[in-house]
Amino acid sequence: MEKNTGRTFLENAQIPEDFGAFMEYGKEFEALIMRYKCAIREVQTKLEVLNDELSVKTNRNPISGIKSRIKKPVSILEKLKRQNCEISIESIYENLNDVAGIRVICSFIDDIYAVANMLAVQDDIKVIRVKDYIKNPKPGGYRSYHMIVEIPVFFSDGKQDIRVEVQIRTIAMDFWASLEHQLRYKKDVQNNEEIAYRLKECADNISSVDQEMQEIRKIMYPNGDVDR
Ligand code: 0O2
Repeated sequence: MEKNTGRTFLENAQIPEDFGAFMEYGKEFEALIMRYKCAIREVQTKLEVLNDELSVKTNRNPISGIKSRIKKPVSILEKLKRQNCEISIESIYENLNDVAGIRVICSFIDDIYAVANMLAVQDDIKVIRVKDYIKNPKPGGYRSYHMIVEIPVFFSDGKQDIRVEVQIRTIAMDFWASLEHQLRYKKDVQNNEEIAYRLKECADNISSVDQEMQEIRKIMYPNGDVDR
């Protein structure tokens, strides 16, 4: 039997039934995912280095946690179809910005902008796009700072620029987004409007707490973080 190439398999794939078997056929897809995983490692190392350095300088960690994920094959296919993009390995690389994702959890709102800036100024990082859902929250209440960055990764056949989506948010923003994401899985819900209203209220309350914590910190450290 002739073995499917990644391209043929992708073109014929049905959402979501065929995707379980995708990895078995798509050696090309596996190679692409490996490249995204390497890019995640590169960006994550940069963030860890910054956090280590700042913890020595200031005696505290602006980053309280880092998580990463590779977008699920079925979500990759759905997104390509939604954006009317060609279904191919090349198209994933050309058109999708969020196959590789890193989530950075910070202690305070100020830390988010400090970390984003420290990453953006590194000369091997190219910032492709920023969406500031903290200054401009989504209508449902979602808050987070999103950056699409491109980083060169060196492989045996040369250098490749790979895009990574970095989402930076406070512990409180992450708490809301994680629970809201879980709740969104239940589709057949009664009182949808009321639920949306109450979730938005929770997001706004959480945002007030974030701002208050930031203010308290300013009172305690009027000159910002100081060397001790
Ligand atoms: P998953 O599971 O994280 O993959 P783009 O392709 O970047 O041009 P997109 O996808 O609209 O456009 O990008 P955006 O708005 O910058 O970020 C989308 C991602 O942000 C989502 O990824 C979520 O991780 C997160 N997000 C956005 N809005 C919400 C929200 O209202 N609630 C929660 N909990 N998360 C949100 P995916 O692809 O949906 O999922």
